[in-house]
Amino acid sequence: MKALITGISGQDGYFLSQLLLSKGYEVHGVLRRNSSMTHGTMELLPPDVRSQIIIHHGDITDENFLSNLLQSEKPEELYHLAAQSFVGYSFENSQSTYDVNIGGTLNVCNAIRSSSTDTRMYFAGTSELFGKPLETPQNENTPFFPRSPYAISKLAGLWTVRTYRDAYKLFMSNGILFNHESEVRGPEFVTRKISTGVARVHQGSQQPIILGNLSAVKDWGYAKDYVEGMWKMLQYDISDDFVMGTGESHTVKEFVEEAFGVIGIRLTWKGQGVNEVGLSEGGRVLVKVNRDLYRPLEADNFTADYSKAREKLGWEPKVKFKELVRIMVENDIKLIQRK
Ligand code: NAP
Ligand code: F7E
Repeated sequence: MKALITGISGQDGYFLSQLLLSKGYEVHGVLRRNSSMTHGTMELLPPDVRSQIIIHHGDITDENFLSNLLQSEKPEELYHLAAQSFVGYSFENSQSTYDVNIGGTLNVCNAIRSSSTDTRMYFAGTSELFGKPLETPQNENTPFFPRSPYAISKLAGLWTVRTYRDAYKLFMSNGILFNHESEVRGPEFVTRKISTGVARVHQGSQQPIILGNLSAVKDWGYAKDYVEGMWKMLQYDISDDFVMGTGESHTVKEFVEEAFGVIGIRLTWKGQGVNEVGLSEGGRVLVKVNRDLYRPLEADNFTADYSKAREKLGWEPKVKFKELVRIMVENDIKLIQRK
């Protein structure tokens, strides 16, 4: 079996490429060039794993590149993960977010339609589609209410996939995945920012962690579990849309408290809103808030109802909140100790 992954140098590409190789797949990945020739999370893969991945250099906004690639490789499965995935950035850079997330997805769909109609495709949809949720928990029938340029771009991607699936009878499935994190999560996402900040405090840093909205509520799971779900979607009898999450939600503040708990610090809070601070038992300021890190609009109160994925795919998240936080903090402590 041959699989192509766009976004192989991101968090999910790291776990998905290892999963597929362990199942005996021939794994191909799309990697865009940058001036420093760095390869993102691919650099964190063990060398014997990395050397098995066949790389195609290109950008998903390049229609010709994708159509030639699909024409020559005709993979049985295509996992379309590449995206501008940072919600905060999308408010400042909506045009490039739309170009990559809408234009790139359209290019992938068109390349499959014109050159590789037997390819089964996974599209990386998101809980951000629910934005301001009209019901809790959220499932596949919950109305969408996007609240950021990122979410709007993913809504267009999801509907492109649905339309191509119906119009051209292609096997294209949408994952509607809630936040999933890991040891290789990008450093600007809040969970990794917290886990590295806490690890630094553990190793003697005096720097407080500076955060934005502490009240945002997310359903956080472990990325390794979610790539298993992507694979299961493409093994299913028919193409469809599936919500995946843990069904457990927490505030950013709870994530911070749990993370400090891993290193034996019990936080207390003082003040409100942008003046709120997190203090150690000895009164040292460990967490501060900066208004600049708030978003113009916040997507809120996410909790997944993943019963369809459980019933139809047999998918279940194995790692829940507390263990996720522990994995991330302990890993960041090890990384600092190795330096
Ligand atoms: P990520 O770490 O940000 O990875 C994104 C990947 O896309 C990177 O490999 C990036 O390459 C690549 N990329 C971006 N623009 C590209 C372009 N124009 N051409 C080619 N490649 C490009 O994201 P992730 O967390 O792995 O998430 C994977 C997908 O799932 C994304 O589509 C994301 O929007 C979606 N999603 C994520 C979550 C989550 O919680 N992680 C939840 C729901 C949905 P560079 O290394 O060159 O930047
Ligand atoms: O923010 C709040 C922030 O940037 C989480 C992407 O993978 O998941 C991810 O998007 C929450 C937000 O992830 C800071 O306001 C507070 O409410 O880690 P994040 P995200 O926006 O949820 C979804 C499902 C995706 O699809 C995306 O691709 O945390 N927050 N203080 C902060 N966020 C950041 N980044 N930095 C802060 O200092």
